[in-house]
Amino acid sequence: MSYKTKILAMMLFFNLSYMFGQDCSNRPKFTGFSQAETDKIMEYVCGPIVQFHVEEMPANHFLENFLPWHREYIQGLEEFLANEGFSNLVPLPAWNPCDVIPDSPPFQDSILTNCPEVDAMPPGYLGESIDCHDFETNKYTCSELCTFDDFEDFASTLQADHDRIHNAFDEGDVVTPFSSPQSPGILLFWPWHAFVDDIYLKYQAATLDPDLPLNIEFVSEDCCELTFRAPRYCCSEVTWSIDNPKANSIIDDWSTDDYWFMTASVLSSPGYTVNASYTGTCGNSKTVSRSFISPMVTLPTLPTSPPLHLQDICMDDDEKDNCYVFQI
Ligand SMILES: [Cu+2]
Repeated sequence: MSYKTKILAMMLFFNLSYMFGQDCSNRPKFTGFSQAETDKIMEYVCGPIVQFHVEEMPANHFLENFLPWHREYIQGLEEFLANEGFSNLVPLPAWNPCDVIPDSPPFQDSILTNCPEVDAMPPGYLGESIDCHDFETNKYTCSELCTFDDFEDFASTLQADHDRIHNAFDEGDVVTPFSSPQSPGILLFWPWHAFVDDIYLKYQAATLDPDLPLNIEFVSEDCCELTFRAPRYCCSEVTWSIDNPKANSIIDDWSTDDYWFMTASVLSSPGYTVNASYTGTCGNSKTVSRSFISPMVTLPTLPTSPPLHLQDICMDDDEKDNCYVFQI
């Protein structure tokens, strides 16, 4: 199976696994953490990180702040995991609340694992489903995200739906720590908020929000072909182009879950600009551009009409190297 065929097969599986109220995702599906992963996450979370969420509660659940604040909060854990050798968990997997809670670590002794300072969750959730309310519908698919009036409408709706999941474990007057300000001390908080953040990222891509991170990177050079990449987000498409009058050409383009790739021939000119034009599901477009100097160009700039006595010229200081003979 070729590399590209494998990628297509993976994407097909990926898409099928998200048919339930989710048309696509920027994060892998949460299937549980290993014991070592659980221990590492708890090492980061328990103590000041839980306390930070409690103290910042008024600010971090204020409408406009809710989604950006929690994105940074998740990124803190992701950066920690990457530095500690757990980059397989970056980006953090997302738990769709319509999926069962995995009956595997991170959960111990039939309860959701939690920090020592947080009250224990009652047992009985492993391998079980909860009522996932509107996450079961198509409310947050790429096309439906375009029906919100604006960011405020979207953010307030998502926050309200998110609240219902935090409260889904409560029974009558008996509340669980998952519906408290200390909820980050329950491990399920992290893949759950990764799922919420994923919907936020989909919204940003569908509407081409100005804060959506877009950048073109040079990947590799193979003789006469150069490869570039730009981030891939679901709910958006990319078309590539190169600005250059000397007919540099795009040879191939493809994508993985994380990136759009493009390979081009850029033999003929000293500089060129690569453009990636994003179009979000809601119809907006945005082009990011980056200029490069071609590594293929090595000739120094020569005078266009050399004086007659300069029939031979060496461009380097020692006058022995890089010499050219002019045909006059
Ligand atoms: Cu929350």
